[in-house]
Amino acid sequence: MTVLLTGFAPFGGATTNPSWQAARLVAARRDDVVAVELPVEFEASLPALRAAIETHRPDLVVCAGEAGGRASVTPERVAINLIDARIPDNAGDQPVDVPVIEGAPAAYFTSLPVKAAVAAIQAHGVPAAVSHTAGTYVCNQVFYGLMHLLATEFPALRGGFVHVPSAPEQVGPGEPALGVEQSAVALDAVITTALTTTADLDVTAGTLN
Ligand code: PCA
Repeated sequence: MTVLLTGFAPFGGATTNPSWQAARLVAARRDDVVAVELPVEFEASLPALRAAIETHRPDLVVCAGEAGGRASVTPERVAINLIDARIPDNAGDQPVDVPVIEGAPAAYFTSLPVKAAVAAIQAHGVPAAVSHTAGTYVCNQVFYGLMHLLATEFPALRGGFVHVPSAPEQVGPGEPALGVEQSAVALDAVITTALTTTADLDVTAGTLN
């Protein structure tokens, strides 16, 4: 089995991105994981993801990104066909209200067992929750583009997206954060769960807001 685990470059003025730092840690510890850093650029991110899939021919793809303001590791359940960028990307582009892929479905669900993944992360003592929105920026674009690739070109491949919190050194006092080591433990648990679980847990992760 080969697992492609992606993280993102720093963005929005930051000098590090915990998603890439954590992805590198996981790849250093597991010989079935290849880590690739994706650019935070609307034009370049999906070509880079496709190139990584074509180069490494993985059986599983887990893309990770940083979600500032979240305190838990959040496996994402649904990718939407919408870009609405609140800030420019690293190339200066700021698309507003355009589809990720013209004419493609409104949304795709992950093919990762997100509830089982959350339980596995929590079993390592790391906070986790299922998320129902990956936002409308480059992370959602990559998640949507990944699921579209799987639906249209790589039907045997499974994949999905996981957001990790900012690292403590990136945030002010009292703001939510999680150490990179804990994010790495979480990503490792998501991969192990996805490789060993095909049916998700029959428990609720629903939200009322
Ligand atoms: N987080 C951003 C893009 C790159 C990243 O790590 C997002 O959530 O869209």
